Amino acid sequence: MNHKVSEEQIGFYRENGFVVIDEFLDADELETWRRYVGEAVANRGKRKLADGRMVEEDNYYARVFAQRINLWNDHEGMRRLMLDDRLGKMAADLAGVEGIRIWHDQALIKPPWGNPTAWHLDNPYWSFYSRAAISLWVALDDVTRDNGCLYFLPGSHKTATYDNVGIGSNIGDLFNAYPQWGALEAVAVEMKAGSCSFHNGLVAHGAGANMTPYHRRAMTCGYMPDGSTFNGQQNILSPEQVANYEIGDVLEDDGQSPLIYHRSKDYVRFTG
Ligand SMILES: O=C(O)CCC(=O)C(=O)O
Ligand SMILES: [Fe+2]
Repeated sequence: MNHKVSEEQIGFYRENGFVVIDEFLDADELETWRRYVGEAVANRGKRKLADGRMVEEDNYYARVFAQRINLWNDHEGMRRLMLDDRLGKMAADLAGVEGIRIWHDQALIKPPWGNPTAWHLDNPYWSFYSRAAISLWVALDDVTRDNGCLYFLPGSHKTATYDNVGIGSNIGDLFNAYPQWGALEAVAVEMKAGSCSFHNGLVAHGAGANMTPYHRRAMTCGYMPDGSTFNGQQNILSPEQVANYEIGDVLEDDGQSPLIYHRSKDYVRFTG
């Protein structure tokens, strides 16, 4: 695993709100990620969450991508992959934070002839607000403009607020909320399978339609800086969890949001 981020990559990320890490996984690792994601997704059936909440319906959104969340919850292999502290250190270095927790992982599998992913921001959906929130997106297939690669609006994380839109059928709805972004040019990020990108939780991004007869598989994870606090939104939390939190409470339940990396701990294995 190509898990060290350079000063140059950190600088690019801070400026643009995204960065690509080429050849993040080697061929063997890619095979493992594909196999575990395949098993974990098959095991879920239509359930998006392990506990059976959020069941996929046959609608427009289901044809943007099949979305299966927190595969680390119910597949041992996915747990090992997602709780890897090397991923946490990459995210912490890019985001410039002390510690990183998993907010939620998700497989996003755009089906053949799948709908585009409308422009949106990630962090405003989540149960904490942080300008340092960050997402990882790992290509499990080669991704191109033909099959639904990601597009970013460089620098938009700097002026984003927590206003957002849903991933609906109007790909450009986000520009109603942020008319000042309407004249920016998007950057398409084509990648080989095994490469990955990281993006800031407030950078505008979307993905094109899948104009091929093949699946476009991605494994992703949204990360929460350690110390983030509850903002009142449910997102993936259970009703019981929401009922037990007050706005402003620190989200530090390791069963829900495991701390996968913290600078204060000893990470000799990966820094030596
Ligand atoms: O894979 C996609 O189509 C969208 C991915 C995305 O929005 C994300 O990873 O935050
Ligand atoms: Fe997103």
